[in-house]
Amino acid sequence: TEKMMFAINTWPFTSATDAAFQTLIQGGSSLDAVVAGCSQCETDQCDGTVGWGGSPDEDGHTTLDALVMEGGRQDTGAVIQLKSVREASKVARAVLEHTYHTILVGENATNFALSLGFERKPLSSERSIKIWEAWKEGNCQPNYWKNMVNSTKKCGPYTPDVIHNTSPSRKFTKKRYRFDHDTIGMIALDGYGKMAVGTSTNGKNHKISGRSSDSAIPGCGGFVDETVGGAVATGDGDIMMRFSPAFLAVELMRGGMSPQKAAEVSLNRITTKYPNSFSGAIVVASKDGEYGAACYGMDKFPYSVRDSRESSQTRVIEVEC
Ligand code: SD4
Repeated sequence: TEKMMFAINTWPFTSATDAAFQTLIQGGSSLDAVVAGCSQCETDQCDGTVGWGGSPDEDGHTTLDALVMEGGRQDTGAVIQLKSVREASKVARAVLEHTYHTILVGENATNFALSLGFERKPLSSERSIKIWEAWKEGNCQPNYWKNMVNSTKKCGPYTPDVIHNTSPSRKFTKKRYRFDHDTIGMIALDGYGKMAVGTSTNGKNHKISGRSSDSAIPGCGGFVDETVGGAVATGDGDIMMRFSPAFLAVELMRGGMSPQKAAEVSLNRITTKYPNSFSGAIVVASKDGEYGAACYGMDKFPYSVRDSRESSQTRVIEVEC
């Protein structure tokens, strides 16, 4: 009998699912598959929130975060705040394969990539520059500073508001931010019984320069143990990364929970404490090819599945939040 294989990822990024699944049926490993899938999204600039040319920070720069983890010994490579190199997932894989480290950050991650022959290319696009300029025109609102007062100059510098200590200046409406941040997170099982996860994002619009997403943090954006299964998260990373949701979901499955239940319980750990301001989702898959997802703070969350047990093409499944 043929071995089961699957590729599952956040959002309706089906070109990524297809690229990953193609890799699997050609005999590629699960690690090959998640890198192929996430790289496809980087090339496609999925939703403008993966790859170059999106989510400018306060200074107008686009930076990339990505992670890959393999399910045997949780061998991991990640980059945070990668600048001037577009292939974030491939650089993350290089960290896994060519270093004893787990995460490289910023300009140093760029230098590492360049030393391996990755090309230096701008990460800004006309679109990202427009987003940034419109934001500056709007007096740099919204922004991620809290309990701070702005100088008379636009966009800071900001100084601590020690006298008033007002409520946070973040006034994001759910509507506006609901789909403003669509990381790809992918889980794959290959024909050799091995699993891997990968994530790739350019983070949030208008973030304070230097901000890390959850996506590149092991256990937060993704986690996999192929004796159990894997999980990937998407959404408001500043909140999500406080809860290690991907790690928790895998551990809940280890304890006997179904992927669906594990997704719900893991996300619930966050939403009970952040019922109003949070939006996010998690996709969970077991090594046996059961999968599920949970979401919060949006109407519906679509995710994409390609599974060797089904004759159909890649399917988009929507869960109600
Ligand atoms: C972040 N978690 O930068 C990422 C964005 C994201 O779906 O996932 N969006 O916080």
